Amino acid sequence: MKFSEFKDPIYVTKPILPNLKSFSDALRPVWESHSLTNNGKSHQTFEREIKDYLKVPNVSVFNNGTIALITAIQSLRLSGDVITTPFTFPATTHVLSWNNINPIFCDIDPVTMTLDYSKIESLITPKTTGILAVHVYGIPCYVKEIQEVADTYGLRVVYDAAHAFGTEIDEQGIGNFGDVTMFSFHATKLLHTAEGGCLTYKDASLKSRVDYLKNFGIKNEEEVIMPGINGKLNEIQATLGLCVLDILEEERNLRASVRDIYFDKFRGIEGVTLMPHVPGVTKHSYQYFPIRIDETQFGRSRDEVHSILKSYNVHARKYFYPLCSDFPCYKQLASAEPGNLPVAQQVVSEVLCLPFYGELKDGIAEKIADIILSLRK
Ligand code: T4K
Repeated sequence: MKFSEFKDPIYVTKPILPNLKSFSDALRPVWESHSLTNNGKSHQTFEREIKDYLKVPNVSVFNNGTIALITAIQSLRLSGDVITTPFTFPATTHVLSWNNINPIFCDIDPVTMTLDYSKIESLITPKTTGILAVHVYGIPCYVKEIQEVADTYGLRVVYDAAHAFGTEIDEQGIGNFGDVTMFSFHATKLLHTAEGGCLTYKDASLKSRVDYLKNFGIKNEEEVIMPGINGKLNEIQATLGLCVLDILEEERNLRASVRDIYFDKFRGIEGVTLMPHVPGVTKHSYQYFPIRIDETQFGRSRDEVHSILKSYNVHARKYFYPLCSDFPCYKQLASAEPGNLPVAQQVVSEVLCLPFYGELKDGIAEKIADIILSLRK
């Protein structure tokens, strides 16, 4: 081997953590109050701070992104068919199933890898009630075009922004588009609460419905007004979120440097496609760093690169392989037929998410890129 193996494993991401003393100091009031969950003080402060950070009018925080997305679909009363992307984490499609909705898979755009808005219209039937699109890797969907289709056909739009915390278009927070947007605060996300998530929405009247839904539908001691779920974020995790928010900008700056290192190394390399620059994006989420490897031009397949990197103790990820439309629970659907999803099928065989977090700035990202470049044939 031309390069030495990394002593410690290098994963696709590494959660940032506040120093333990500052976290324990921040927890002191929680301990003293004995108020551990159910819309406590930290929960309320966290919700306010998220609202400011994301530049959105309404936020409800949750115990994870998946429950938040299930609740988003419930809050809009979607039913029947919902048009969605097959190129995403399983949760996106599963939340439709959990709401007894049929996912209708639509192909993706070859450049942004998000839902191809020009193909949505042909999939709309009288059963269609909404569109569930994903800002995959934090790359914004074609929000204007998707909204135009939705408005024409009277459909609701839900965005899965699990990867897009902080993304802005023309300085507007990405959570302002569509009817409801979900963000994930899982440990693997830039802003995290170990597990957690939130919904954002323009319609202030949705706030009380969403907040009832995430608390069993309880209105008061005497009344339960809808079939809710337990989607509440507890005080310990909300406090962690507040501490992570304090150190977030530092990590964003470091990730910007790692991104520059990768861009400098791979720019102009035949067979490697980098994240697209989407016009109008004024702030990035810095969540993932996917590259696409074209086997004919690069001389190695994505799978070969993925497994050779492992031999160096570098654990890049094939997010999001396999396509949701190829899961046994969905592949019998007519829209899941591979011939209907040629771009998604191609992209899913090429993508590789490289390790991407601030600590890689000092020499590590460079070495990972050099290992990959040395594999070219
Ligand atoms: N929609 C989309 C588009 C999503 O990507 C996701 C979640 C959701 C919805 C659902 O949101 P949540 O309900 O999760 O809030 C991870 C995450 O578990 C998942 O949240 C995330 N997407 C997905 C893209 O990545 P895995 O199965 O890849 O996780 P895992 O355990 O293999 O972790 C990846 C690497 O991260 C590890 O190799 C090491 C590192 N890691 C992981 C954890 C959990 C750490 O360093 N520390 C940790 O605590 O799904």
